[in-house]
Amino acid sequence: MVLKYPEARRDESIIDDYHGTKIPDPYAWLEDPDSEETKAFVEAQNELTMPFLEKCAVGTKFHQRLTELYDYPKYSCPYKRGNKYFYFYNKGLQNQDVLYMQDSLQGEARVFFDPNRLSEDGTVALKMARLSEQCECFAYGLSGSGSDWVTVKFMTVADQKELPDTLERVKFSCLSWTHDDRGVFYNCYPRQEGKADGTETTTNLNQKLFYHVIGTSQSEDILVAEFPDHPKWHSSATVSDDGRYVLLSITEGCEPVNRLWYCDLQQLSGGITGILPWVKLVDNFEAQYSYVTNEGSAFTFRTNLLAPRYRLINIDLQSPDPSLWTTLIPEHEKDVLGFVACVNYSFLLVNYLHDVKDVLQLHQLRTGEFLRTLPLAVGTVVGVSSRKKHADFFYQFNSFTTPGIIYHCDLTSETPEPTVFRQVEVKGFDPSDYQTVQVFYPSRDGTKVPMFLVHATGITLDSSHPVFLYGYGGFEASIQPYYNVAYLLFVRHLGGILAVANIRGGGEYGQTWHKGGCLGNKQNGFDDFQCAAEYLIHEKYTTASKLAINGASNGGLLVAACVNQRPELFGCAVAEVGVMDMLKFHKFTIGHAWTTDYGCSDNEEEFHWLIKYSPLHNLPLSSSPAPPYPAMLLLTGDHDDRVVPLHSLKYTATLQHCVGRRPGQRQPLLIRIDTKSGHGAGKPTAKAIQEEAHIFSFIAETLGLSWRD
Ligand code: X98
Repeated sequence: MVLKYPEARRDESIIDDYHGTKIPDPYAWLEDPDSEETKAFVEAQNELTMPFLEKCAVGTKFHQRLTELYDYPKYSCPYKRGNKYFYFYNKGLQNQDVLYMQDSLQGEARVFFDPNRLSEDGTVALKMARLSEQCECFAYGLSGSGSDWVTVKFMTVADQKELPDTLERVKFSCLSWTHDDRGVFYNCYPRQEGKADGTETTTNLNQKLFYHVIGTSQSEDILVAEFPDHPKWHSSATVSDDGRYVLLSITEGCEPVNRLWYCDLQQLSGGITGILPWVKLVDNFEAQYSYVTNEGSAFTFRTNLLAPRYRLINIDLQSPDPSLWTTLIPEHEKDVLGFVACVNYSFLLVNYLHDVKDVLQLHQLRTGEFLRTLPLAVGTVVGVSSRKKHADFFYQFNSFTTPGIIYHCDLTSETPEPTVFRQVEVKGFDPSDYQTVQVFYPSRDGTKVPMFLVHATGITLDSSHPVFLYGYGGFEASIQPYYNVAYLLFVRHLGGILAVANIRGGGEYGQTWHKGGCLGNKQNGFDDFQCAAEYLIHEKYTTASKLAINGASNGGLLVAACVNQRPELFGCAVAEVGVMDMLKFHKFTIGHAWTTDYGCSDNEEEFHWLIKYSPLHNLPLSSSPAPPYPAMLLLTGDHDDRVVPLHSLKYTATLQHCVGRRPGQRQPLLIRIDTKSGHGAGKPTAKAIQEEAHIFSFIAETLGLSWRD
């Protein structure tokens, strides 16, 4: 198959100078999303890609079966506010989850807020939902077309009446009620020139923290914190469990470190009227401190201070000197201390990550003493709802083959054992048809890397199976088992094996694992991913020509970098919403926050790290004798303001120019640019199903797989 790719003008006059090294940027014109030339490029690419995707042999069947199997009820953990319970529910194929309210756990559930009513096509999503402490008022954030921009609105709880209050220009924001239900803390950016609808690429700087009083207009909002000398700082306010303190966490990028300031609201004589008198408990970026709970001035925080796998510490605000801080739960020798919640006043619900599987424990709040482990199968706790003042809590379990079990644990009952509150069954799906195993394979430097494999029960390893290998490898994010219908269809109807490699750069073993795969060590994550592919081939799961790789965002970068480094190792590569221009990413929207993982081309040493693997800058010359590239599908959305589409557009133009014209290149190199679509959060179900069907039918088509009933 030889495709004729759209012509894209190369502007050979654009050459940037990085510390004396000249780097051409011939498609820099694609950085303007509004130019006629960029729009024509996008249209021409979609005109090539969409018919290709629509004609893939298994497309209709995959879409139909995916729709059938996705049509199962989805619930969140219920949570109590005032004397009501709330939970999210999706009856199956609704574009957005609906928020329900009930008087008791057994009572009749009424629709409280239905985002599906806000748009025909489901592209308006509920991004934030916060009921006030006394449950008088509901604050909620809406975003359109997948953008990170949020509009915050308010509704009374009793009669569900919409209030006129509207907060605009909100992004990367907290939304925290003061316990008097008077108003909320939230963040917003200053007004900027031009549009701010998610299609712009303007950098996000100078975020501020405001307090909005219900019943007033946004123009009257009280500025409570700003950092004019530090335009990259972002802040987030948390109101303590007892309502007395506001804790301010300040970050400068995506590194898990923060300054920690607080304000004692009780000591404000005239209430919140201006910049708060912040007390700077921690005023450096040496470690992360996350609020757990407090008893008066005695606070408990989760921290990575001198603890790469995290620990709990107590700090008394009366004796703030670090030499007086004490350890409540020490760092574990191997496992990572994850989220921690205080329940029934005196207990801590503690989560650990043990070899990428979740463990839940109860500890004593006063002493930190371990009490017991809560029963949990091999998988992930995807949701918890608990409050310090409530004696019961809920948690939701998920695995590659378990769509959702919600447990309820009441600490005041005679037998405080968790019971199954809800268990979802998917019709037409039998978990016993699938087997999940975890292997530990060696990477290039000998490091053992965990990897989950999901395949049909009792398969023979004869190198015949197609594999879908997924990775992320960044920002200390751990890729834990999760339920994905499309993956199961790949296993069941395309005879495939799912592989999820927990490569370095992630948080699977805490900060050490993260640091081992970021900044100057970023190549370790790429090596880990390539070694996963080699392991799967060597152990006779598959062959290179039947191996598809996939990743999104930082994982899109991973996929594209690995294809450049080892094109012969993969049969197909699907890179979603990826960061492809490592020399310029910091210039657009929130890109500057990622220099904590990547470094920045403004710095000479860091430029040399980045130029070695930047996907855009490491494509082969069209005249080079390099092997053909695997089939490639790039995906992006016109409202992706997290990783702006220009990354994928410039990469595709270069890929098609350098690789697409070579005589030996038979596999397609395509990009799908969705409209009214963003980085992923809030995507309506119909769009998600269509996208998954396109991805898997592209994989089936290019790897030569056929549908098995
Ligand atoms: C981000 O860029 C996270 C973006 N982001 C947030 C929130 N706060 C931020 C504060 C400072 C900087 C970035 C922030 O989402 C936030 C606040 C409140 C509620 C919700 C969010 N991330 C990286 C990303 O998207 C990795 C994961 C988070 N990348 C895209 C990295 C490379 C590609």
